[in-house]
Amino acid sequence: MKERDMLSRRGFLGTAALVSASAVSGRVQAASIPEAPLMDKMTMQPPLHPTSGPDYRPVVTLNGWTLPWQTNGDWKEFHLVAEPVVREFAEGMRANLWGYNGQAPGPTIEAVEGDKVRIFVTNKLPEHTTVHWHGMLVPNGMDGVGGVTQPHIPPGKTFVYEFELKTSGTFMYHPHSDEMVQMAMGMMGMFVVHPRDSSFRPVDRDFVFVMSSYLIDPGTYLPQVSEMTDFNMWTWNSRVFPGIDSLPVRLGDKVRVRMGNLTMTNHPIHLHGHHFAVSCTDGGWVPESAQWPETTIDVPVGAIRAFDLIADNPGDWAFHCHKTHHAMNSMGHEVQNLIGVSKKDLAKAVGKLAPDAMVMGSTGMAMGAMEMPMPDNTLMMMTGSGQFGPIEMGGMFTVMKIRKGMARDDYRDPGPYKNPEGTVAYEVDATGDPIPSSSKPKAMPHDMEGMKGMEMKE
Ligand SMILES: [Cu+2]
Repeated sequence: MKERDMLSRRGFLGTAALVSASAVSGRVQAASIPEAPLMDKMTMQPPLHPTSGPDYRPVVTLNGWTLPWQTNGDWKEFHLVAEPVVREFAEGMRANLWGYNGQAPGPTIEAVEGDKVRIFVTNKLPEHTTVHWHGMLVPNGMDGVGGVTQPHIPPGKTFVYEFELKTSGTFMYHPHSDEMVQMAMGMMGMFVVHPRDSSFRPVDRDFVFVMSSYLIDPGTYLPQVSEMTDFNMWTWNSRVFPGIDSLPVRLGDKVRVRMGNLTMTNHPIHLHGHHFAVSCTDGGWVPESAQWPETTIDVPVGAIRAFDLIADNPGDWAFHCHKTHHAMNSMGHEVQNLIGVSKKDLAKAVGKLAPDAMVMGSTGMAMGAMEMPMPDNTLMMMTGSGQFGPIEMGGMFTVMKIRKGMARDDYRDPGPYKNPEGTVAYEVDATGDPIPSSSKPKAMPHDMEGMKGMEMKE
């Protein structure tokens, strides 16, 4: 079979039912270099099932996609294009980033243990770059460290990386070339290698994302690349709540979540309603005998953690970084704690001195922050609405939605959970008698269901 046929059959052109024609468009390339598909969607694309070779359950990438490949003899060929991109963090805020194939982060690369991969990297950035394959056991000259293992890839040029995938597991790719700038601009992606033996720790749903952080001043579009600690956008796949996809899961599924961290600090990632076990790091699979139950797993800087769980508890389960400042948007240090301070005239006085200042309410921040005027291209610090009211989150927050009766490969957001009668926290009156109405879901506009279409104050 001709390689070109292989590409279109396996990949993106022949699967129009899964990937809309507008979502992915090919680029014209020289005959010997595989096409470089381009993604223009920022929603989770359907898994890319293997059509030849060993079977595996493909991953899905939160707000992302998997890079199609072509086979050429013994090789799987991929084509990454490093280039400037515009990425929407959530409705109401876009950033000018650098990424790959139309998005930042770049597409997830997926292959099988033992595969020989050939990865073309074309540099369309204004400066040189390289790609380092984080955690992968490659020949030294394929490690992508500019100056140490290879010359940098100049603008306009294409380099090729070739290596065999020695081990299965979860890995990342990112530049090792003007690294501080290029990673601060969003250049990174995940690389998942499935075991050759498909009976090795199989799961039904396999989610993947990489964490990145940015400092983007309110009203601006470009990350400040020299920032060391004081970031204000804490993202999963360069998205923040309410822009991060939910994780739809069928009740009873075995679920894996793979998380990379290329920010400058650690993230203790917490899932509600379940106990999970850490199954994989960027150093390989954790032996089952060495796993212990957890509900929060700290993901260190420059590391990957994957965890496995049985989704046996239906509902909408919060899934988030447990550093509370990382579940906020456009967070600033200037917010003063005014709890207990008389609010009378204070807001007016502050407003005269600093029209754009953030004033915290005297009872907390829940109401005050919601009423602030916002510069353009800035997200509210606390936002989102659910079936019971405001969610008051941002940043690294989303929801795992576990439902009975979902189809095996259905990753559509199922909307808010219908809690069984009598299973929701409720209000009582002074005598302890329940007040039924307050625990019932409030009616809300249709477009707010499923935490979609959050109102953003402009
Ligand atoms: Cu965090």
